[in-house]
Amino acid sequence: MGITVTAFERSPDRGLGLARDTRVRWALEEVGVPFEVRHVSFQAMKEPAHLALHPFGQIPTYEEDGLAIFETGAIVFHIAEKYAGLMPSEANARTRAITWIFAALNSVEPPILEFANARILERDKPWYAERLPLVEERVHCKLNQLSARLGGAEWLDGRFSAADLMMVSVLLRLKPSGMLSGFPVLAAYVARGEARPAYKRAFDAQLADWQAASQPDSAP
Ligand code: GTB
Repeated sequence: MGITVTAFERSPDRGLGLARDTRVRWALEEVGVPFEVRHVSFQAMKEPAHLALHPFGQIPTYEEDGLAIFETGAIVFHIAEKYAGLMPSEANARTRAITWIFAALNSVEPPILEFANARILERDKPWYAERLPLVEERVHCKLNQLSARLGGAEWLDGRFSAADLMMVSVLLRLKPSGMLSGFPVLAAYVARGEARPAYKRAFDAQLADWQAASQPDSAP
């Protein structure tokens, strides 16, 4: 039995690749393992069959040979552990890569999500204009620190690894805001990630899915 990943039937980002199935597709493209994508509607995500795979009724999920997991951190880590290409073999380098995966998800992604959600969900609130600079400042702080650490390096710790895949994926969420242009080191880092053939394949596939789902005769 092969690998199956779930993704939005019709992603709200209109094919920008911002939904989290993109990072899982990217990881699988990097290691060169074939997989299938099962598309789920927002309604189906909240029904028992999907809740059995994902307790919070979200995408992506990952199924492989009797294993069913959720959370992109766990999924990408599993892929990097099982297949060659995304994790350094030297013990300390491996632990540092895992550290950066956690850093991407626990330190960098939360303020970025807060910022993205504020821009999408809070625009009409009377306190939006007052709150946004505070939220923005928290993102700037993390980006300045990350930028200082990356400096002139190509990747976070030597060769490209699952750590970079996760960090670039997290930073990509800032694209619609244009904020990355104020951080040239990070903008170049993200561009290097996007230029990887595996990322392009993952991006193009999710875009093709969105375009297919948006054809007039596929409307519900
Ligand atoms: N921590 C989990 C993980 O990393 O796997 C978070 C999973 C998650 O947030 N899934 C989202 C989801 O299923 C999709 S990725 N949401 C539906 C729901 O909760 O009902 C988040 C996302 C959604 C949409 C856009 N967009 O349109 O720009 C970007 C990112």
